[in-house]
Amino acid sequence: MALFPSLSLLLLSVVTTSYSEIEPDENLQKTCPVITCASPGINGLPGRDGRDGPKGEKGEPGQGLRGIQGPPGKLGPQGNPGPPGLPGSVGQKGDPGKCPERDDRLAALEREALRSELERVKEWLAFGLGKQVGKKFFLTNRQKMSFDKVKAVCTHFHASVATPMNAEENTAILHITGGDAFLGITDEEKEGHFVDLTGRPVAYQNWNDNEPNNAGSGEHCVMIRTDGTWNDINCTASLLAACEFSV
Ligand code: MMA
Ligand code: CA
Repeated sequence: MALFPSLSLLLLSVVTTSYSEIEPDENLQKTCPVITCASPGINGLPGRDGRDGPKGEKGEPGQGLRGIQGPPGKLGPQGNPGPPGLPGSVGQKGDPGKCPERDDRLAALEREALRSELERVKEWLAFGLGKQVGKKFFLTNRQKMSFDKVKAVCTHFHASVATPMNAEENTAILHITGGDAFLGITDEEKEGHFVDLTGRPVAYQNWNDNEPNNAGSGEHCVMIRTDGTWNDINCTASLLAACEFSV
């Protein structure tokens, strides 16, 4: 009776040692005689499941059909800034800065240059064509026309019909025309009342003898004769055009 408990204990120790680390040989030699001398015991219960083995190697890719493409992945991180761009094209020229003193100085220089140049041009004209007396400059285009046309020609050049205010101006007009030119004097408004084209009565007069005679009751214009004296004449007569320009 006392044999069984010790035998069960021995068997149990054999079973448990077979599941634990391998014992050294001397231990086996101690227990072996006991097992060989006893009658065989019944089989023990199966042991507990062993621990998981080491992870196996990666298997070959499967042979199944390829799945549909998955959705796009998440947005990646922002990249590094790129290199600087090429230089832009040159801009338009800016407005000139304001400088009143400089503008005034330039304006004065320009005025003086223009005045000087104009003076020289007038000298050329006087030398070749015209005649200056005081602040008046007389010119003729050497064409003959009615009084109305002479007025239109002179007005076109911002001038007036030549009108002598004194003997010197009368001589100047005679000089440039040689006579037979209209003067800017009429009595169209009132017979015998001679006025200039601004309506002022003429103070200086240089009538030929027996003039003005209003011959045929139709002479309301005035001409300078080849000797420099004046004669009243019909305004539709054709005479030289002479203008006076203010200097
Ligand atoms: C004469 C004389 C003038 C008059 C003209 C018209 C030649 O001069 O009578 O007074 O104006 O004729 O042609
Ligand atoms: Ca006359």
